[in-house]
Amino acid sequence: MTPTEADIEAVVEADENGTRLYPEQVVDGLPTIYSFQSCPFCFKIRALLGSRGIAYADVEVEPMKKAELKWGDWNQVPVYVDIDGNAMDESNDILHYIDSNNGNLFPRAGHDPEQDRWMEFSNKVLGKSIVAVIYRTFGSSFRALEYVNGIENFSRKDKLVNKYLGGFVMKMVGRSRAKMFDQPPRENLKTQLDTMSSGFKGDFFGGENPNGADFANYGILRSMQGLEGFDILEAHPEAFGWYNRMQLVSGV
Ligand SMILES: N[C@@H](CCC(=O)N[C@@H](CS)C(=O)NCC(=O)O)C(=O)O
Repeated sequence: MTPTEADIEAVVEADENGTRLYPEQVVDGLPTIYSFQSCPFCFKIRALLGSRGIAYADVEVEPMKKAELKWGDWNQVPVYVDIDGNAMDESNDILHYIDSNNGNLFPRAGHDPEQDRWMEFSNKVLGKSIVAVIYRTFGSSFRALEYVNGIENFSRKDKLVNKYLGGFVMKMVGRSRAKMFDQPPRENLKTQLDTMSSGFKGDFFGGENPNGADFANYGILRSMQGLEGFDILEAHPEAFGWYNRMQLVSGV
């Protein structure tokens, strides 16, 4: 395939943040997230934008074909595009990018080892722990994929394929995630919530105000709301207290 002028320009414009220029992917002149409605990593970004009162566009990507992402070479969501068209992936990097351009309220990566550690925990431990719970059985897996039925621009076929084939695949992913931990999925999630809570410094990881670790871990847990295993969070006084504070701060 011959690259178009726009492709070449995007690569040339790639800058040290890891962003590439795709101005045509900005929707309605707003910062734009390319996401799955249920994606834990995408909730991190919505929570930060919400806490800063930043309006944004949210483009729903169809999980199987991902046609809405074909303009770049990203294969995962979230992809974030700012109003100037700077586009990037990786949720924790996106949190830093947004914060550095909107208030600069939390330490940058490499400047606060505790924040770095808990941001990494959100992806490497908490994200995998919730997947093991949400997709523990076929029933819970299909229920988690049920959201596709509410997305207007997905075809009937896409809805069926995503719910049942996607649900089947995610059940397998859940099983492989479960093998990473010593305890069964529900017990493990409780243990990880204990571990996470040990990082709070008062109301938040960031002390009086949330930092990157708060948005990173909140996003992961927010994606469970209404799904299998949310009761484990509700039954955890420290983690659920913090979760409710984050929900108030972010409005998400
Ligand atoms: N490390 C990435 C992980 C992103 C990720 O795993 N996204 C999932 C959705 S929750 C995805 O796009 N999966 C589609 C695929 O891998 O084909 C981040 O933190 O943003």
